[in-house]
Amino acid sequence: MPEIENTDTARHTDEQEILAGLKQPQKIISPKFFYDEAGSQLFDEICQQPEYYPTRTELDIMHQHIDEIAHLIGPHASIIEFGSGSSIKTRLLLEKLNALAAYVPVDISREHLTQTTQSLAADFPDIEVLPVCADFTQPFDLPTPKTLPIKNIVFFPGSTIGNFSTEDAINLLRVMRTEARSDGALLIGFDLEKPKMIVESAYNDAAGVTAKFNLNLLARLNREHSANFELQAFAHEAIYDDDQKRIEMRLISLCQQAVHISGERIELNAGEYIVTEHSHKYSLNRFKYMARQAGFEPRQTWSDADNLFCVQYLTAINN
Ligand code: AVJ
Repeated sequence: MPEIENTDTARHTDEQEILAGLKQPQKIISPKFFYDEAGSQLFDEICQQPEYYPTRTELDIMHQHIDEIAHLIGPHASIIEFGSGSSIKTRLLLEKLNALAAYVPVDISREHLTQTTQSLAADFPDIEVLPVCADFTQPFDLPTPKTLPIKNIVFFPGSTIGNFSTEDAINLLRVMRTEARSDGALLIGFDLEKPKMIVESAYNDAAGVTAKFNLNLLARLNREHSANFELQAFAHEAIYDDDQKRIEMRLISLCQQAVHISGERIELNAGEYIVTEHSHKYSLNRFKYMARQAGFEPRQTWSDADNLFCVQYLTAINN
């Protein structure tokens, strides 16, 4: 695995990206910066909140249909997970799939990969685990397993696709199509359109865990990028945009203030906010449109009784 994480270069690149976002007329910080150790832990806590339906609903759907999923995938497949799968969903797949050729977690964080690889290799001694340290928004080379896979299955659970704009989501689906090759498939989880009330509660849980998660981003910038954000001077907000069908998470400045980050000064007016995340909710039609643009055709769609969340199996289109 190439050295990417924790180098001074990586830190510098992150800082440049964060600064560039804070200098835009609409200040923005990418949600990928949420996930330091504290942030990952807070996210796990979000998933336990009664209002946050996605994680538990997706897992229920997968449990309920795992035999059909295993049948569609078939034997001797290679599973390529975008993001290193520390989740119960990954374990469920690895347990139920027949004669897996390999499991390939792809993640930019070397630390996450190492953890995943060690714990999965220990629990699944018969599965070859081949970690790839890469930014999965760009095409990357796949390792060659000892057993030749019959097909490549890209696995992208968690509705992480929803963090991307439509254009970026299609580009990411294209990378997945490349890795799936001509006879491969995609198993993906995405969140469905639903009434504003339900979505907004999910991102404004009563226990305030999502607020902590959002504010941890600023704490992280203070810790790792010598910024001096006053956490008490910001508030969490999450609003559902019914036209764009997406949650927008914000950190609102509660007063006029100036912040320093990597030697630069950023000013915020009272009420001005930093956008920290978009989480898109899709209709089946809109998702099909994006998938087709990227060369995938939906083959099977599973949902829960309340149509909150969707797990879909799509195969590569060749033309
Ligand atoms: C991990 C991107 C799927 O969009 O619901 C949860 C992240 N943010 N609560 C989502 C998140 C606030 C989550 N994803």
